[in-house]
Amino acid sequence: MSRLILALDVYERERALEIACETKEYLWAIKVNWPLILGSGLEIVPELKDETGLPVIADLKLADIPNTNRLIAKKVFEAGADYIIVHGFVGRDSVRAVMKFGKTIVVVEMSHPGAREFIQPATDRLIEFANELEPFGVIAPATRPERVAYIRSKLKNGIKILTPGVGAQGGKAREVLKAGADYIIVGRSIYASDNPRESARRLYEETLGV
Ligand code: OMP
Repeated sequence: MSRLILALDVYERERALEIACETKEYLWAIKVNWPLILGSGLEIVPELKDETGLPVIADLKLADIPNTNRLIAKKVFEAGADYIIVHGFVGRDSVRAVMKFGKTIVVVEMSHPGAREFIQPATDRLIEFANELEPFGVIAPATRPERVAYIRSKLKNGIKILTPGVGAQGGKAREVLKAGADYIIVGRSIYASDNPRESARRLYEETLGV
């Protein structure tokens, strides 16, 4: 089974569907974020599912009060999303409000340099929080495989680790999988390459047997 998630951060519906269909045989899932939802509407979620047959992860990184998180999560799952990404730092009540609607992925550490300022100091508490709530998975940085290994060592078995930051942000697919990631999330190295299908195929093959 593939361990590759495509981060489909383009605006246009046609382009998104084209890239998704070209690459689908090498993917485990497709992640949609604000750029695509703002550019093409939430209807892109069922369209992607119909065209590819793959699960869709809605990466909205929800970070609001429980009621607003609930209102957003309801719409997103009704549209057909299979997973949703939320921030954990807003607290148990806000995350629980989302988990009632479907499979949830909680950010415990981010991949960019600025994540060291506020998120990394809170990672231990976010891991404890994930162990208590048992979401489907957590987000951890492919740019810091040593942190992925640390998070894996503290996280309950069964909670998946999804790692963005491979390629454009400098992370290496095999390295982060060896460190304990279950899935890699890749955007620009696939969708902005000259040949998205070939780029996805290469990443897929690179991750086989790790
Ligand atoms: P590329 O850097 O183009 O491969 O895209 C990475 C994708 O993962 C984008 O959709 C980001 O919004 C997302 N992401 C991160 O890059 N870093 C994080 O810490 C968390 C995410 C995420 O939650 O997916």
